[in-house]
Amino acid sequence: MKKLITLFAAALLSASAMAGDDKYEDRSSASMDKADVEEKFSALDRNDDEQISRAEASEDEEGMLSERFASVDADSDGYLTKDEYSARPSDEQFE
Ligand SMILES: [Ca+2]
Ligand SMILES: [Ca+2]
Repeated sequence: MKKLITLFAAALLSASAMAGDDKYEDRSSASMDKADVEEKFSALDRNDDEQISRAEASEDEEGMLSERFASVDADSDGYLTKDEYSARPSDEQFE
């Protein structure tokens, strides 16, 4: 029974992968999230110092990251590391 559920989940994943970008094919949902974080993080990290400053966060209009900066910056050093960024609450939790 458990194997059947796993197969079903795999079928769902491959179906959604086919509908989306080819590069996400064969990835689990967890690694897709990680890839998403990597992509967004590096897009925001303009100076490639592996941290997102407040100024860099202000570029994220879509996710309103600058509004949430203080809550995402767990150690309050004024910069978001990749760990802090990936641990941030989802958009839904902020509604
Ligand atoms: Ca940076
Ligand atoms: Ca920090």
